[in-house]
Amino acid sequence: MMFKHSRKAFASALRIVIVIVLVSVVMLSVAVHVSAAGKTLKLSVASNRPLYNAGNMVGLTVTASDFVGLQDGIDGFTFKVTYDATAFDYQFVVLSQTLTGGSSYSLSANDNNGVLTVLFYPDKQPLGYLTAGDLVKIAFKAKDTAPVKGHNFSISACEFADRNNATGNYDNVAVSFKAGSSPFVVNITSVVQKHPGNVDDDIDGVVGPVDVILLRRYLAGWPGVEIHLGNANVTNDFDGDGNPIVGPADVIRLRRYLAGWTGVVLE
Ligand SMILES: [Ca+2]
Ligand SMILES: [Ca+2]
Repeated sequence: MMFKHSRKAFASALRIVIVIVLVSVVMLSVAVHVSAAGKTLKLSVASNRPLYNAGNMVGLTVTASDFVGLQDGIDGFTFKVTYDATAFDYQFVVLSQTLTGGSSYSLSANDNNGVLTVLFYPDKQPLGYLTAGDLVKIAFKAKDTAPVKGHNFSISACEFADRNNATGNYDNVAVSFKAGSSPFVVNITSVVQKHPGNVDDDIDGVVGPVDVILLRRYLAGWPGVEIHLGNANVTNDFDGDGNPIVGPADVIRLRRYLAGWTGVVLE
């Protein structure tokens, strides 16, 4: 009788233990799902214009969007960009947004014969983070010999991390790509592309003060200043050999254009 009774008690205790274990497993998997596995974002790549000529600067902007579970933003990332090193030279990488909650960071790019490894992390307290939006701009230069065709730039080996404020741990963020983002195609064309006013060859994607500064420095003979002469010739005039005339008239028109003078156009 005693034995029978204790067997019954043991069986019911076992049932309770099993139920507790099952509930714990379910709760744990929910917790894991929320804190790590549920964190996702999408990457997209855009160029600062649709067509380039051989010799042009090519700017690619990498943007993060569709944040899920990323209340604490992005606290670090690395990815690789694979490109055709016979057609392009890597130039530089810059951060495209201001850190939230911090200011000091490390951003580097290691270029190894057509594979560029980009690495970002905040490096001083208080550790800042990045929010949804443009992350980095990567500049390449199309070689003068770059073949006239579409060239693939592929992004891979993405590792993104979110420093979880609740746990203090870094959670992995699953990354997917927006359609057409990897591989991203940069088209080199033989049709001359002119972007009046983008003296810097459209590195920054806008006609702005940087273009005026560059043009003035070029005309003043500063060493090492490279400009796009066709884009700088906003008055669209040419010498007897068909070369663009770039001079003070272009500076004046560009400045008036940026100051919003009515009727001023860049040609
Ligand atoms: Ca510009
Ligand atoms: Ca001119």
